[in-house]
Amino acid sequence: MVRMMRGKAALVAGLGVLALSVTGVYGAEEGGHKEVGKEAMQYEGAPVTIPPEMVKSNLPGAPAMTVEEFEKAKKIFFERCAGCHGVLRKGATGKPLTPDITLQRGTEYLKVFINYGSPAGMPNWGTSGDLSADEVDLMARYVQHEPPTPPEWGMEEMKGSWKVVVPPAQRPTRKMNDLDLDNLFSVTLRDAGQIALIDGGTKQIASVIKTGYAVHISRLSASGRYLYVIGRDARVNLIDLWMEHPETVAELKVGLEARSVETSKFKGWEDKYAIAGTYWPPQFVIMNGDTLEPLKIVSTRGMTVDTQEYHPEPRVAAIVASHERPDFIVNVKETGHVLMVDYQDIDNLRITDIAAARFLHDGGWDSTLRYFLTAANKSNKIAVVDSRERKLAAMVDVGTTPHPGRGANYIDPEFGPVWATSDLGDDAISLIGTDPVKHAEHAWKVVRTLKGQGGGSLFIKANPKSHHLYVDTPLNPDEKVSQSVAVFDINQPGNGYQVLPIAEWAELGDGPKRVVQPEFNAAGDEVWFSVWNGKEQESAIVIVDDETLRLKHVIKDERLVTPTGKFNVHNTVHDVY
Ligand code: DHE
Repeated sequence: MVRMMRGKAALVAGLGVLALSVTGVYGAEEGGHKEVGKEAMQYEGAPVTIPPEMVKSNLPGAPAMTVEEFEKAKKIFFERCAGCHGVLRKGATGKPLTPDITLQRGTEYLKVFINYGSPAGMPNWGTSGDLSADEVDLMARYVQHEPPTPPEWGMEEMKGSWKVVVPPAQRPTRKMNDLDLDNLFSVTLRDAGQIALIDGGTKQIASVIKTGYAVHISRLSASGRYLYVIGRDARVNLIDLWMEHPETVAELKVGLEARSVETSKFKGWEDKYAIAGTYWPPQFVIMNGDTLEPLKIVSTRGMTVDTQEYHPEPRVAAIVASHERPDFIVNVKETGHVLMVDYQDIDNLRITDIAAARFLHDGGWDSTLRYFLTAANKSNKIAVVDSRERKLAAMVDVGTTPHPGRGANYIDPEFGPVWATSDLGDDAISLIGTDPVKHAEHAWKVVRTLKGQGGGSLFIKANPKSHHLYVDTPLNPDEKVSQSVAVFDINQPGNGYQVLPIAEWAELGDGPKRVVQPEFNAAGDEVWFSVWNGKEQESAIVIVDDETLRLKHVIKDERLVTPTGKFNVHNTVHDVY
């Protein structure tokens, strides 16, 4: 009997893990364990600790990581770091983080960097509380491993994600609501993955619509009827503003990570096509304007403009639609090429490839809508593209890491029409002459440099009806500066700037309260600012009277979670800035 029990006990011990897991899966206690007995189970069936599966690496010195840790770090990297460093970590706005570099730095050095950030623009992920101490350690180890390559996303995947919620034939044939569409604002609610449609007149939220993850920008069709919204997860939402209650009528996932979307604006092609550019995979796709059906995917992988080396991840940054020709103008970030994509014949696509400089980011039109001025931020230059001639008109040296958004157009009292950019890396605002006909001597030169509040500027705004230039500084490390904006009188450029304490006017509680992205209303007499607070904190939109520079209104609403970009329909359709 004793001998028998021993044999059975040994067998049960050997099968302990299996028995437990079978129980878990199938709920088989009755039959399976009855004979073993409760005591024997407690003794012999004690859980066995299986060592976690480790990441296998061929890199000598790569720190140990479990597969589970690696997966967690991969997700954090994708959500927080890839935007600046690139999925393959070859560097762009942020430094390259490939193992040949990171292994030399080592875990402790990297931890300090991730924890405290750097004056060059790396956020202080640890001390800001965005990452815990364990997560900082995790990320320091993760970046010493080879970056995993995410999957591709071709036509099959796109078609698989494509949804037409309301087919064009079932949509209204005229506007069915009483919204003043011309003065409607689409507001990015970044961390909610939503946009708010806000009536510019009443300042009321007309609706909140679910969109992609960490939603980024909105653009409009040439008629102003359709709103296109893109999330960082590369989901495009097409919203019909004519519906009684504007809603998503079609949806498409164009890749795994994206930032830009635009629509065809050339005469005769209004509302016909849309285009979206992706960070991963590095490509752009042309879609049907009213259904988002993907029609043509074009890879942007290729050679860098200067050293002419192959780059596996040239991401698509800003895209604008030409008013001069049936072209989309596509900024390819890492290789420094501006592609002018003629959409007249999608099957025989003609692309004019303009050599600009690295790394192309954002930009906008001059006031005549002929010249596209775009920042090559690592080269501290603005590339000027002549959309009529389809060629580079000039490369202009500006301050450190220019970041214009779409820039600002106005008439300088001395130099005539200018387009302006502010910088991430210094306090300069560079004014570039844009009139090669009547002010040829100033064209494509920095004619004036204004001194702003400081670096960390992202967006700058002017309007043909206003005599003010607004400059934000949301990424400046000094709270006083990041929570206010500078306003220049364009007729008195020597007089410096006035500071508007926008965040203070919002009267919010704690939080970073970064003041970001000025946007005018359709009439050009109000400027809207987002006071961008933490996800769990109260945010607001502050509206300033442009003439008096006094506070006009504050929009507060529990649905306004992390508002950032604001896109006025009139200004976005007509490229007014
Ligand atoms: Fe943006 C525009 C990329 C972080 C708010 N942003 C753009 C464009 C690009 C871009 C390529 C131009 C699109 C176009 O015109 O077609 N942005 C990136 C990044 O790669 C970056 C640096 C890091 C990331 O991981 O995404 C980044 N952007 C931000 C923010 O943190 C901002 C301030 C807040 C937010 O909502 O995420 C932000 N980006 C904006 C806004 C615009 C924009 C508001 C449109 C400005 C406009 O006036 O059109």
